[in-house]
Amino acid sequence: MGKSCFILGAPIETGASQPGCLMGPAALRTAGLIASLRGLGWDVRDLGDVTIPEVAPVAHPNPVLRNLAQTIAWIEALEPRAYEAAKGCDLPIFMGGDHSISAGTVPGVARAAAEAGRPLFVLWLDAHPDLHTLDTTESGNLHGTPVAYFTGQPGCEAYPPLAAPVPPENLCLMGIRSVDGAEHTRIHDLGVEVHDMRVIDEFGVLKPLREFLERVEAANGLLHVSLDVDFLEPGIAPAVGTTVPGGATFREAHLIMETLCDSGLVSSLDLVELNPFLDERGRTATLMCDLAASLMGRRVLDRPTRRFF
Ligand code: 4U7
Ligand code: MN
Ligand code: MN
Ligand code: MN
Repeated sequence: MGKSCFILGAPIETGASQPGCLMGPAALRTAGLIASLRGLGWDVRDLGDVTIPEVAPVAHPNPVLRNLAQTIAWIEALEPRAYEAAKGCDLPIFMGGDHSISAGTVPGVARAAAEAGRPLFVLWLDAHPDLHTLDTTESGNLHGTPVAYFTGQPGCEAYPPLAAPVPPENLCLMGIRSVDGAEHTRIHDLGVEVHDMRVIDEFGVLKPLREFLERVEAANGLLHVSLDVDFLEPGIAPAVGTTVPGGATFREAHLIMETLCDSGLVSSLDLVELNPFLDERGRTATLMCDLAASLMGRRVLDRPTRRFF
């Protein structure tokens, strides 16, 4: 039997400004995610979609916050499911839903990693750092807050307490090109590793990625990858509510996934922010599935697995 992969859907759209991410898990299934991974030799189990109960509103001093109660309920529902999935298979895939799913998935896999005595690292592939706290977000859209939360920043106390915060030095942000003032300050204060699009223009994706993977390997770490659709150039990935021009190209994105596959370090994956209502004939859903397939072993040609780092 090949390596095992659990698939878990988190149809959340309450963290985003526009509706539609609710349909993300269905679109990724329709695009053939499961069959494609099985074709690569993975033993795949679809665990279905997580749901939350109806919730009463939660008050907060920041008046712009949208759907705080729902987001807390999603975190409470997802954290234990992510923890169990991380313990139960080699590489769980969490299908969003907007990026607030990662406020549940990352703490869950971080708790499992801590129990296994391994440090968890996070590769955040996104146009945005998602480093707002509940106090600093100006849009009130909570998909902009997961990184601040799971790294344990003050200002996220309304979210559930964390069993295992991810140290900011275990983080790598790539593809960044839209940063708000409070996020900029936090990036500086925390000393987070950020490779913005300018870095990718200058050095390509491989140099910064290999350096980060070397760090993960040297620490005997596990690696969670969180792929936001808006990491990609909007021309190849239109199905997202937060498009920012100047994103990663088709080959840059695949090369990252192929290199991650070769590293053998990836232990969990989020596929997030896909809004099928905004897609064109399923092309973004298909691209996200193909990128997952590259991460899980698809190759243009067979070649010996070479570790360049
Ligand atoms: B995503 C934003 F103002 N920073 O806070 C905000 F630019 O998960 C965007 O990365 C957040 O798509 C984007 O609303 C969250 C904005
Ligand atoms: Mn994001
Ligand atoms: Mn984003
Ligand atoms: Mn700066």
